[in-house]
Amino acid sequence: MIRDPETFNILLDTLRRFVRERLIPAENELVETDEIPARILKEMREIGLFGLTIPVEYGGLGLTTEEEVLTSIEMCQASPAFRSIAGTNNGIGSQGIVIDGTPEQKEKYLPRLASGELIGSFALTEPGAGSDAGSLTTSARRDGNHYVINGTKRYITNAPEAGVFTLMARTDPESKDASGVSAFIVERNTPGLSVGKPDRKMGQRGSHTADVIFDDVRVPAENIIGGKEGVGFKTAMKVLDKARLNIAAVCVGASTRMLEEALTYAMQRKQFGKPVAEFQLVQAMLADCQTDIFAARSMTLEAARKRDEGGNVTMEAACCKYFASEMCGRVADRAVQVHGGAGYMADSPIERFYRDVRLFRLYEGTSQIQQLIIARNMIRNAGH
Ligand code: COS
Repeated sequence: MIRDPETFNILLDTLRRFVRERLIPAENELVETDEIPARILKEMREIGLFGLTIPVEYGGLGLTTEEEVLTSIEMCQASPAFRSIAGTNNGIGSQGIVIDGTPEQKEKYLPRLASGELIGSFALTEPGAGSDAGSLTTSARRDGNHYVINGTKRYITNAPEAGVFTLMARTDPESKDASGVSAFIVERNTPGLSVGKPDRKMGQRGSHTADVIFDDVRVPAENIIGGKEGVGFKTAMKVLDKARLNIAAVCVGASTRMLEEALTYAMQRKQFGKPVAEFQLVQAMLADCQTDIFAARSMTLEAARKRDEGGNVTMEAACCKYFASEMCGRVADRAVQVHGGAGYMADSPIERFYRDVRLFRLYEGTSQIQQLIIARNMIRNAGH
């Protein structure tokens, strides 16, 4: 749903210019320093990029899902790390509070997340609980007006920068599955909470992940999201439904950029006396990319509209994340192929994107987990 096309187009135009004039020229600096330049962060805050999806009453822009995915398609035409720093505030780092938080929790945290003053992060994965997120073992033991948290979270995006975590921990020690999990808001400066060294990764320089370690961390009982024990896994899954749609849009954005790079290169690079874009075997690769991107974009927008209408999109979000991340991998591979040897060189944006986008088939649920969610929903729906 696009509420006011005229105003929304102004935002998209601003973003398009920001990407072309500010982000793409800063990509090499991002890679060399492994940091988003401070001037870019400041501009991102000023444009409102940290609060795109946070409701207007809490200082955000309150974008609908369709509007959000359209902004992600624009933003991700620059290196994915630029989106990633604000991505948790708009997605997994705030949405637990937006979707299931109490009015007091929203009041306390959302305005600072919307302004970008606070970076939000989502702590679900553990050393022993990745795809099987419901088996997590981080414990939260009630002690008077507090919970005492112990455990380790792994590969947590934006943990080094985070000021607040949405943490999933087990409040029912008798349980082994999702039913005993609760979601908490944990502030970074709480005694006993520490963040490990940033992980060394295949790509995505400038976007950081790390372990988060909880050692007898005392969290006020009022910080349990929604004020209720035992529903934290469901909160996490609702957050991921929305996040997966957004990752599909991220994939469309990155693929659009890679195809643009491949097309530009193919039209300039001459072999056998003419631009390689004139050879049908190269044209086939370009056409396959265009078709793939069109399909992923169309399905993502349709699923986003369904979510805006109040529909359940668990299955559609999984379809979009699955298809779009796999298609992004195909586009990355073909874009390198179109570039030939030049695409293998470290100073080529394509070499960098090729590594950056590999993550999309893994995080926020692997392709295999998306397949499992799609099939489970098909079977459940057929049973009714
Ligand atoms: N929305 C709301 N509730 C949901 C839900 C959703 N999308 N998905 C599941 N639930 C509910 C189920 O209805 C069930 O509740 P009941 O017991 O009341 O029926 C509960 O949550 C447990 O669901 P389920 O039995 O399907 O859980 P599983 O342990 O089988 O796990 C998968 C399901 C595999 C889908 C889940 O663990 C998953 O998404 N894993 C990947 C995790 C991931 O994406 N990690 C990435 C890192 S986080 S960025």
